[in-house]
Amino acid sequence: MKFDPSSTALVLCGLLLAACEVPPPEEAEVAPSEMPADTVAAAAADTAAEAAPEREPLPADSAIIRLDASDPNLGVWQDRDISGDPPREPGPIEVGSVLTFFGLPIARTTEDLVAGEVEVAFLGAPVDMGVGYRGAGEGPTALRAMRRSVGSMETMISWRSELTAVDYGNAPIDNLSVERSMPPIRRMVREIAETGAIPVIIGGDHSIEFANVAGLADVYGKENVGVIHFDAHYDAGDARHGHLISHAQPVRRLIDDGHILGRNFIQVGLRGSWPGPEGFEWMRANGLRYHTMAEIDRDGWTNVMQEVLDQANDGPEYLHISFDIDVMDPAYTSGTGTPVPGGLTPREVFYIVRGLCSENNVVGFDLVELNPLVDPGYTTVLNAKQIVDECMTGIALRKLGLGNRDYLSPLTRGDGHR
Ligand SMILES: [Mn+2]
Repeated sequence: MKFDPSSTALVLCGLLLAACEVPPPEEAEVAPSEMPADTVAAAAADTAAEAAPEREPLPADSAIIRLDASDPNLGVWQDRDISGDPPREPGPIEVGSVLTFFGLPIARTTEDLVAGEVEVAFLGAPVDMGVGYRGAGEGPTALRAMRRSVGSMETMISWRSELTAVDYGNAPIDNLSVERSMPPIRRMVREIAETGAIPVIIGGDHSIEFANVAGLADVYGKENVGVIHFDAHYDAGDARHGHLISHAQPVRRLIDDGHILGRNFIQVGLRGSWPGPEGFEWMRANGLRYHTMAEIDRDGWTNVMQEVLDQANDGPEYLHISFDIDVMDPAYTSGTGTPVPGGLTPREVFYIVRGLCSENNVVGFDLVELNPLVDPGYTTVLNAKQIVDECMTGIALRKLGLGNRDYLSPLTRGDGHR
């Protein structure tokens, strides 16, 4: 480990790698006032100044994984190498029977997205270092291998006909480091969003929510994006064993780093033994809205769901949905790393996801924690595919001017003769 004490920015970026772009060595001599505004340190200082509750500073030696920020190999995971691609006109590329998400054409560059006027770009983020139980990294491959049919008789909408969508490939993650995998995912989400397309990120474990939402905030502005977080877990854990990011921590990082406001964060489906009182107190102190399974059991899913749909409309202009497959009951989603009994059913989640995506300006969606290695019978991947499909149907409904949580095709309703 070599740290130059005169290079504050470099040291901070080294300590807090997951949240900031590391400058190349020749640009490392940056005065603190010229540091990127979105470093953890800067954001934490802003947050503290603006009202958020006091947080104990992290012990320098025990709470942070140190990396050598001057290591020239650090950026090797940040770029996809397309130098071997043959010369061609930019635009989506049809690939026939090669497996892609929903059989979509592929795109390799932002020029492809722009030339094709792409509206939705699927991105695989095969990270599974952020969960103790490996296998979620196979999620994108499993989803690409699913049958390609889209839409359903509820709406009679085939979103693939209504939306221009592509498979943008996988982010170049470092499968030895969850920290090092955040910047390339964030950068690819950002570059998709910069073209105006909606990134749909298929995980991967839930650590990627940090990169996804931070990437959207880079484009739409800090605190301008709201998040609906479907999950059995609140995923706002504090630093653990020296790690600031894992599948249990993205929410705290997003709020502590100032990417989103707590009140624009809505949790749905929490249950089980985690968190304890301090986790709920943290959520209350930061203004998060949450709906536990206990509340759903008491008030009924229909009532809570309508409240969530209304709360989503009462927020910032832009919405991201982060869907952890473990919000559903393990009866339907055994293929996940941290299942918790007593969750939602497919019937419950399909309706709300379609409704949210049809009524809101959804600028991002992620589906995480699908682990096909422990998914006998393909139950989990089948439900995961349907959840993504319902959101795409919702986005298509909105584009067609039919955005409404209760929209059904006239042909589908039992009163179809009237
Ligand atoms: Mn989660």
